[in-house]
Amino acid sequence: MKITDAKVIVTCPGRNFVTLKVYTNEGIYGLGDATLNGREKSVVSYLEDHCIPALIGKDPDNIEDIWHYFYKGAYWKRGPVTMTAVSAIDMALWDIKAKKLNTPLFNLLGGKSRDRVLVYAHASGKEMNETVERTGKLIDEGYQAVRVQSGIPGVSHAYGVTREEKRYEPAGKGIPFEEQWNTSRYLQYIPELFEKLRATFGNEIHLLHDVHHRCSPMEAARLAKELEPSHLFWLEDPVSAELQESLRLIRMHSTTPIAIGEVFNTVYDFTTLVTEQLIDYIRMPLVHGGGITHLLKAAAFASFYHVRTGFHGATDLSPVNMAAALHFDLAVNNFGIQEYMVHENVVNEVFRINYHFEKGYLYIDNTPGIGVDIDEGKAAKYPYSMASLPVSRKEDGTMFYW
Ligand code: EZ4
Ligand code: CO
Repeated sequence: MKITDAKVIVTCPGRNFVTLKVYTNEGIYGLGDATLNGREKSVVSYLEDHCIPALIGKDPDNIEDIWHYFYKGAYWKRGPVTMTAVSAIDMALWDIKAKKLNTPLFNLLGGKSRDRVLVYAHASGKEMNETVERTGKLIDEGYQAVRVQSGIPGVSHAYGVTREEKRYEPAGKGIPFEEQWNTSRYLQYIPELFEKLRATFGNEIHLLHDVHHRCSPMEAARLAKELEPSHLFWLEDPVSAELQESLRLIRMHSTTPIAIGEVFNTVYDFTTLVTEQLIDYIRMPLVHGGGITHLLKAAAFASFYHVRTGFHGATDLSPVNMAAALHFDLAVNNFGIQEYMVHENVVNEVFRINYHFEKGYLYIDNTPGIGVDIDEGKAAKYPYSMASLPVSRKEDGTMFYW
């Protein structure tokens, strides 16, 4: 089998998505998600200018070798742009192989370890009462796990709270929107919010929260400790984890489970976090973490330290990634939970999806391959439109982590 061509499809049905389509001489093609939120065109360039010319002519069956060609073979390795491109290639090759063997992808990853995938939804509100009410709505819709973010009194734009009356969407049109931040108000408010959530909804619902990199190690330790009575499923990104050692401090002070890694792109970003058992869930998703080939190894490595997966799954990851993630989630033993932010309906006009939600879980059908297809005619109706993630400043203007 030979790769005869590959192309990159950029489309913006409400938000930008980048999709790699790889063609073979046997008429089978594969799809890979290449979306890196707010950096879409950098990945397009890396794929078009450097990867695709070298990909053409290779045998798509040799996934492991092709992965190493683009990873080990590149002198300038790692980094989110490079690794998103590698991920897209890898995902497309697994799609081709599974289609060629006429079987759903999970069968090539060891088969099913479970029948369904536990997911968590996003609730947010402008203040505590609205946040509690919106959490209740999701529980009524059947969700068994909910990530809860809330506006904070005195903070003009807290992370994760929708600015319009739409579902929360991280990127905004044009250059970055500037949010404001105040850590001390946040630290005061969040334990009260979760106390109220537990008092309202009881102990069975899984509650999650994303700090979004905004605490210092000691602030994070305080928050994790004060949230202990609320028994979170996890506390996400309590600190910005460029410095893996900073997680030791949080662990020293609290039993709240920790999830980290949506901005990581190789296993080398979390070797200390795993071997010292400083985290409980690893969030690095297929689309930014080197695809299925690298995540199989990274998840296996994590499994030896009893760290489970909890893949990033926001709306800026395309349905191609979501479906691939679901195959992976079904297959690996150390699956923990899957983030699930529902795409706007217009996204599902462009992408034909093969998964559905029922009573807290996602189910995927037996379509061969990853099982998602793209309608290129529809995709062309929605041209690329520049968008960026926000930036964040403290009240005195100091640049901060978003
Ligand atoms: O900021 O998807 O857990 N989810 C998140 C998301 C991320 C965006 C980045 O593109 O933190 O809101
Ligand atoms: Co997050």
